[in-house]
Amino acid sequence: MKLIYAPTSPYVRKVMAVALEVGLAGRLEIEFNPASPLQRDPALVDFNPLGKIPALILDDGSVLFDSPVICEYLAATAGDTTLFPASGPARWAALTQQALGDGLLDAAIANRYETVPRPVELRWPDWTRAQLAKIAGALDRIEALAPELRGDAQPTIGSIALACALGYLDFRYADLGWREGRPQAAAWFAAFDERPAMVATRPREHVA
Ligand SMILES: N[C@@H](CCC(=O)N[C@@H](CS)C(=O)NCC(=O)O)C(=O)O
Repeated sequence: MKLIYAPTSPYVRKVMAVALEVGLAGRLEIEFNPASPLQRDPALVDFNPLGKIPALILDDGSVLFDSPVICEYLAATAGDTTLFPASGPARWAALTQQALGDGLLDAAIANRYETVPRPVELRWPDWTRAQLAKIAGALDRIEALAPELRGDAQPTIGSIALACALGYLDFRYADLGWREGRPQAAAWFAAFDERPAMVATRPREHVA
């Protein structure tokens, strides 16, 4: 299997962390692609017409995207039954937590695209304010969920997604101070982030 990847992408990190948790990381060949939101790269869009990473190319040539699909595929392939609980309230809780983490990231990345590649004269402060408000709302929800997360005996796709989202804020939004006023989330993240799968996937700039 080949994963189209960048070490800066928090969605890729989620996939890599799941692969490590379920013991499939060694089966992943990785191919770097920066996935520019502006330049369509045939090497990527031939596989994912949306031009986004991660994309997973299976050995039979079929392609899976996006990160929730790839994560569930890896867990199912490994026969893991804990990251994606099979049914009942535990399943819906884990999937909703994943949506919360991914949604926080969607806002963080939308705002990064607004502030980093976009020419200064074209930037729209209301857009940034709106994305930062989504991030703050998601963080407050994570703070409320933290006691439940601490009580989970096993990681799920939900806790992995939330931890990857918080790790991305540390990487790209260090000035945000997301821990302020959110001691429970900060304490949960400090412990979860020491899992070997999280340590091995810390975000970093790509070095050619
Ligand atoms: N919902 C997607 C989001 C993936 C995504 O937005 N990835 C970013 C990199 S962090 C990307 O490929 N951006 C390029 C673009 O938006 O065109 C997933 O979970 O995989």
